[in-house]
Order: sequence, then structure tokens, then C-alpha cells
Amino acid sequence: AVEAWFMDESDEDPRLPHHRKPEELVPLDHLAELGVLYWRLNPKDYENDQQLRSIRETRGYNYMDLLDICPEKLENYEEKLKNFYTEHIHADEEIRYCLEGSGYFDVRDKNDRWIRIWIKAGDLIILPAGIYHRFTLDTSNYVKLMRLFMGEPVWISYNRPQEDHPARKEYIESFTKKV
Ligand code: KMT
Ligand code: NI
Repeated sequence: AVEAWFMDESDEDPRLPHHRKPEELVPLDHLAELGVLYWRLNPKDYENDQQLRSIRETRGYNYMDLLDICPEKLENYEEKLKNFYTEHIHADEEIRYCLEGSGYFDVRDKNDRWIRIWIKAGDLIILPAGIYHRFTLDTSNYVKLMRLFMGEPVWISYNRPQEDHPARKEYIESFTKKV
């Protein structure tokens, strides 16, 4: 399964793992409580994968594109990476499927602690609308991601603070509704 852990507080290179000492791993069901969903698929078969097709059909992800995150293939590489690693939310879910390479999605938990999620080839992750998050490459320095979306894609990021953003409010309310 995917590996996730609470991050340390050090401001060293973000591409390092940033484990706490001792390590504090975070189980998948804890991520699910935050609305973060995860699937393990076969990245070699993404063009014909029935499981991917079924997730896309069930959840209405009709839009798809591929993003190669490396200086040769991504325009304005440095600037984009800087923006990816700036804490933000979106008005919609963020759906990313890692086809090659690896990287870190960091999400805030209910106590505002950073959880680092290590995405590798075959990992499909859904971050709910309104969750504070950011992304960085790891020391392998390369990732190929599939982006999925429901309808016309909107990639707008709203940098923190966003406590009055409707998506943020709705996300916070989703916790109090659950008994
Ligand atoms: C985003 O909104 O694109 C991110 O959070 C960055 C990760 S996927 C390129
Ligand atoms: Ni994002």
C-alpha cells in the first residue's frame, strides 16, 4: 500500500523524506477520514485498465491528461514546482495517478499537521476539494502523472489562508456532519 507519515519540522530540502524521529506512519484509514482516497493500479496497462475505467466511469472523470514533471517537458518548470509546493486548496477534487517516477503529496490533517504521502507508479490518489495540500518531487526528481477531472478541468489554486472559501467551509463541515 501507499506509505504516509507525519512530517518533521525541519526546513531542509523538501525532496528529502522528512520522517520524524522516531518515524510516525499514517495508516490508509486515517487518510480516508480526511477524505483522501487511494487505489493501487497497474501503471503499465493504463490505456486498457478495466479498474481505471471503472473508477473513471463511477466518478465521472471524463477529462484526462498526462503531465511529465521534468525540466525538458514542463514549461516554466521552476515556477510550477514552486507553486505546487505552496500550500493551497481547490474548488474541486484533485485526482492524480502516478504512471512513472515518484513524488510527495503533503496534506494537512484535522490538527493542521502535515502528512506526507509517497506516491509511486501505480498509485492513484484523490484529494477532496478544500483540503490544504502541496506537492514536491522526491530525490528521484521525476514523475509522470495522469490528471483526471469531472468536466472541463479547472486547475486554479487558492493559497492559504482560505477559511472563507466555500470549498474550504464545506470540507470543514464534512467532519462535523459525520457522527
Ligand atoms: C496541483 O494542484 O496541481 C498540485 O497540487 C500539484 C500536484 S500535481 C502536478
Ligand atoms: Ni493542488
